[in-house]
Amino acid sequence: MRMLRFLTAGESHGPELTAIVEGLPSRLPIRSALIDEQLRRRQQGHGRGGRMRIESDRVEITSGLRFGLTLGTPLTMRIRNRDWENWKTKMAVEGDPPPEAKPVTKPRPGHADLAGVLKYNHDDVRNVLERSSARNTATLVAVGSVARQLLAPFGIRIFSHVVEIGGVEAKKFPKTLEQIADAAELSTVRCADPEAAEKMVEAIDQARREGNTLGGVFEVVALGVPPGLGSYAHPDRRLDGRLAGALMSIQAIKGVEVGLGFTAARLPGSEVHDEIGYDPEKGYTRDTNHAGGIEGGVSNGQPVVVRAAMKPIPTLYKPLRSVDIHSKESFQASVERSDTCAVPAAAVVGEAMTAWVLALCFREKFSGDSLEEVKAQYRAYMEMVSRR
Ligand code: EPS
Repeated sequence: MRMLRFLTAGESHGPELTAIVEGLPSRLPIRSALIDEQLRRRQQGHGRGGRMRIESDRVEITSGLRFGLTLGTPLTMRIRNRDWENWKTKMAVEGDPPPEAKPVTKPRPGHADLAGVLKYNHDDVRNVLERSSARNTATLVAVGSVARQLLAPFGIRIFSHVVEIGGVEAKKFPKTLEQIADAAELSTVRCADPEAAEKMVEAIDQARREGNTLGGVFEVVALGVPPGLGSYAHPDRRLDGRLAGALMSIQAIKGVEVGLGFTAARLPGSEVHDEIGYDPEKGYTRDTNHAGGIEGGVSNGQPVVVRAAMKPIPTLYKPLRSVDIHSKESFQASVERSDTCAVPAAAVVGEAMTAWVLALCFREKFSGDSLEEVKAQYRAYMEMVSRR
């Protein structure tokens, strides 16, 4: 059984979103204010639509915590949907559908709408879109924030930055990873290259005017990851495979790269692999990090670097052609209120999923029941590594 696991639930316009995290050690400090801070970051970004003006996500922890410390029992988090006030009748949990709950019948190309209707035998696309909505990423960010709070006492820090939106690429980056993190945090599109950021904003505004949407690419970096997370011993234990799976589980993510990623496929080995050095003070050293901190499915002590590609959001204000699921007549797809670009928000969700997978692998390696036990295991291991 997995050492650490989570479940989420909730419809986009239902009363609330819920997440349960199980497998945390006891006596770990968890602060809801830190979760709220991550939820706030996810709501930012140029290109978001009207819904973000309604929501102001806050977490309520309802189990697993006493006086700010985990009990070692399941941690439950609730995030209320403020928009529920406007949807109470159309999304009622019980009773007959009221006349105003008109079924959505024109599936949007690129959305889960049609596949979901076929799979679950629904007559109303709303029964699909409510759960497939990226609204659920709020719970992923809450879960990821708990993972970050587990990793923080061990010096592991995770940040992200957007490297491409709508074909506009970031090219000039600040020198250090810390500076990239700070610059991204100040940018409305989470991009550390101010010149590219300006062009990204223009591209988003242009797309909005045209009733279109834009995708892009973001990078997530984890600093302070110890060597030895994940394993080559079995395919399902590989850190890179698990990161790719977790990132691909975020709505609209269509591709993941680790380190050089696809670029490595186009270069000879001599230009790809990171040469190994040794410094009596620092231990093993590398001048490059093309591997993105993972070799053989195992973290190697370098920063973990992953990138994810997000497709454009399927809800277009100038809709594409679709077919009514009842009449089978050709129509334009339904227009649901939506965002023009959510790549900056997806980057924050990417951080959360990266934090989660690292926490999962961390718990497999350091499995103690209390934080003190985990710390003792971590110290003993790091001491052993430093002697090698
Ligand atoms: C989404 C559609 C929009 C987005 C939503 C994701 O919601 P609504 O249909 O209520 O306007 O705002 O994202 C969020 C609510 C969120 O919290 O990120 C979709 O169809 O995926």
